[in-house]
Amino acid sequence: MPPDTPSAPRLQPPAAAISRRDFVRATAVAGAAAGLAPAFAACDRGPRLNLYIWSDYLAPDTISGFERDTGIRVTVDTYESNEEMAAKLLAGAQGYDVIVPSSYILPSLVRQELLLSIPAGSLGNLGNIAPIFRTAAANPVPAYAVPYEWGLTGIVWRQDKIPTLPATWGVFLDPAHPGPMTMMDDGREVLGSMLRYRGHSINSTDPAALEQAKADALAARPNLRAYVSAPVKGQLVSGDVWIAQLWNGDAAQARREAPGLAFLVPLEGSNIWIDFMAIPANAPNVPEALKFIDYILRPPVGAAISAATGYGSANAAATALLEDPVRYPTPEEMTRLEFQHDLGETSALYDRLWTEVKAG
Ligand code: N2P
Repeated sequence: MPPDTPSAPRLQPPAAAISRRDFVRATAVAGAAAGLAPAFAACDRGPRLNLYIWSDYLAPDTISGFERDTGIRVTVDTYESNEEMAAKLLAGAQGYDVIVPSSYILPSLVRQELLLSIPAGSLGNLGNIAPIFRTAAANPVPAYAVPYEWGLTGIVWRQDKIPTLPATWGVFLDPAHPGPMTMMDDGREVLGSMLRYRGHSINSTDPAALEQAKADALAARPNLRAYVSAPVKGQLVSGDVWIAQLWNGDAAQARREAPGLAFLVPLEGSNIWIDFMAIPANAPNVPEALKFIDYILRPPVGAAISAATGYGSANAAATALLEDPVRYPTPEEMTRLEFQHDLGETSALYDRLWTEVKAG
């Protein structure tokens, strides 16, 4: 069944498998129903904060702890990709105070004047960020963005059903693949994995390499159930999907409910990414946004987020509190991993190729 056709609705994960998502949804405004401007409840007049963040990316008590500590009421709206978030901001969404973009999209958000520069000295806990995440390679716009969490993109699979999975992105291209598969609903991730499969960089700007990546992604398409990112967790747990391109933390979350799941990074290499907290230029509640970011930078708060999400914390003091933190890749492992970069004008080419892949 081809992905993303009207006659092929995506499988919905069972509600029981997505408790954290439900938690977030329960506190979220219905962005879709409300149109571009999130309909933040105006029933009480106290201080407020509107957070726009990836799904399943908080600890269960992150928001309630902040509300208790500060008296600031929080609403949470979620997204599944950087492009979904950026499109909403570009279309003029108003009301968000904190967003959580990945490194590669930050420079374009700054170029489009969509971010507020964070006043120097306004975050007392900023010193907790690990030095490795303060480098220009890790943070392209340090005046605008505070590191949140980092992770890896790989393949999660039902090891109880497929004891050995070849450690290659080529799994998705194999018509004789051993079970139902999905890839992520994310152009940089899908094209990036196909680029690595052919030995290219995930940041390639070579038109021929990109055309080949598109051709490979199109060859994989008939083998896939859908393009779906974090919400595939429920389908992995239920067994409706056996193999999925996914991030390590979301894979770890699913594994708590289905211990038969395993995660690998293909030998051809992959993406190591970092997400950041940033404040939109039109944020209505800037003092509250700064308080929230500084709250997240408290070591126990960051530690709880990492423990819940299964991702690495950019916060060294938080990582020190964790019994079993996600280990930062060794120099040898880093030779197979790349950070995604801002691609400037080539971003439009990626967008076009991804649109063509999804259209089939
Ligand atoms: C989503 C967290 C992953 C964010 N659950 C990827 N940058």
